[in-house]
Amino acid sequence: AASSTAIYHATATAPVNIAVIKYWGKASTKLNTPTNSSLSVTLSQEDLRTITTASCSPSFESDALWLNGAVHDVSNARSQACFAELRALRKAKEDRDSSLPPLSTYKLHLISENNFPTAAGLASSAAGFAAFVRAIADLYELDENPTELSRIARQGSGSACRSLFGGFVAWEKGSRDDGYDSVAVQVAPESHWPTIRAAILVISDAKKGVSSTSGMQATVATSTLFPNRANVVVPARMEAMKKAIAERDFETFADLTMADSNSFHAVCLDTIPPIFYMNDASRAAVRVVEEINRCAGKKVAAYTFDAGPNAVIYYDESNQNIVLGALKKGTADVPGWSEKHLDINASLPD
Ligand code: 2P0
Repeated sequence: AASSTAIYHATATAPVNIAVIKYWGKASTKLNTPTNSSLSVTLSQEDLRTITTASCSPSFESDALWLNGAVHDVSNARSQACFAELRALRKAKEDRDSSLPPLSTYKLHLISENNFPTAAGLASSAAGFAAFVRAIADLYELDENPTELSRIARQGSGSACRSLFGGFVAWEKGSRDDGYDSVAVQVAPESHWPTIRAAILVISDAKKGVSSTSGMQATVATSTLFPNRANVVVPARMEAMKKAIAERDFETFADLTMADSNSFHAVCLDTIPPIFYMNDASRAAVRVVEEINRCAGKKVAAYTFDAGPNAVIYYDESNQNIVLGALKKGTADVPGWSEKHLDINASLPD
């Protein structure tokens, strides 16, 4: 038996991902499966990431999580689902090899730090649950691949399943009743299109008003535009986006990215009561990008907005000077806009 003072630990990081085809709507709230597939680009961990240390010990009395120094509740169903699935995989491993210490029976402590604002529409739950699952999987020395781990991370937060991979990542909604095939797969590694970059315009780092979880459930329940988006528009866009990525076709990538962001915010507006994530500064960013593309005579920049006002602008490295120069100039006198522009993606992890 292990000494009661033995502590086992592992540390992992996970990156933020920003969807270009958005997840919005749950098919099952219990399984956390989506109404439509989604596709994202994983950002560089140099700027945006969660780092999590998982430890376990026979001396720990309860499971616990500290996020940026504050205690967070882990009694919620999502965290419990992740703990249970990871422990079951570890237990199976221990059953196969009796020389392994019985980590599956010990309580877990997780210490997690973000290097960016939490819950400000900067996909913090995505990196958070991805790092949570990755750190425990490493602690338990699990052999499961990222797609298998994505099935677990999905139950923590839907968008988290896409942060188990670098590059271009699809979350396939799946067709099984048990959610088993609702997992993330890599569409292309970062090396396939390494010149894609993103800039984030931090309009506000305040916590968002309507959480994604409650917002998307209200949209599914009340929006009459929503079924067409989920069942008709997005399935076609998923195929077109995969083709644009395969062909490194930035103009098509940009058209699809901007159209899908607008479609997502349209079904938010069509929700009763309406949900507003974009604000005047966000709309000013849209106009600046439209103007950049008009002046260039082609699509060189693509905006996208998540469940908050901040803009993510994708562009190709070859157009960096045009795009960042114009963004700086065009947004200089936008009220409510923070001075700091956070450039990201010197490199995307594979
Ligand atoms: C996305 N978002 O695809 C979309 C676009 C926000 C807008 O995934 O309830 O925090 O935890 O599964 O993943 C935000 O929703 O929702 C999100 P839960 P999540 O990135």
